[in-house]
Amino acid sequence: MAAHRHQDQHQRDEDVQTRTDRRVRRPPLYRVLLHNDDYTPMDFVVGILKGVFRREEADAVRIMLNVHKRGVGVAGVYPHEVAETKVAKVHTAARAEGHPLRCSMEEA
Ligand code: TYC
Repeated sequence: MAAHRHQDQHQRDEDVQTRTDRRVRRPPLYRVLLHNDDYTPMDFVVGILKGVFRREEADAVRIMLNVHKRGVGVAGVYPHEVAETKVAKVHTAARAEGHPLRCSMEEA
């Protein structure tokens, strides 16, 4: 009886969903990476960063040069399906122009 009243008066932990829980729930994010190579023109990579990743010119140049120097760099961070679409767009555009540019994704 005392135990039953206890259950009525207090929700069990798994039934409690705070406002904070709802507000902070977000999809898992993925970094979309551009990889350096010796053949893809710098202007083409800048065009990809502007056209596919919606980067401003100065930002696109900075990211491209970073990839050129370090070998890999982050073009953007997106939910899974958006990231997959960006990767496919990069490869389709690059192959259409005969460039070997590679793009990949990893969980952020
Ligand atoms: N390394 C290339 C060049 O010298 C430029 C380049 C930058 C290629 C970034 C790919 O993801 C890349 N033409």
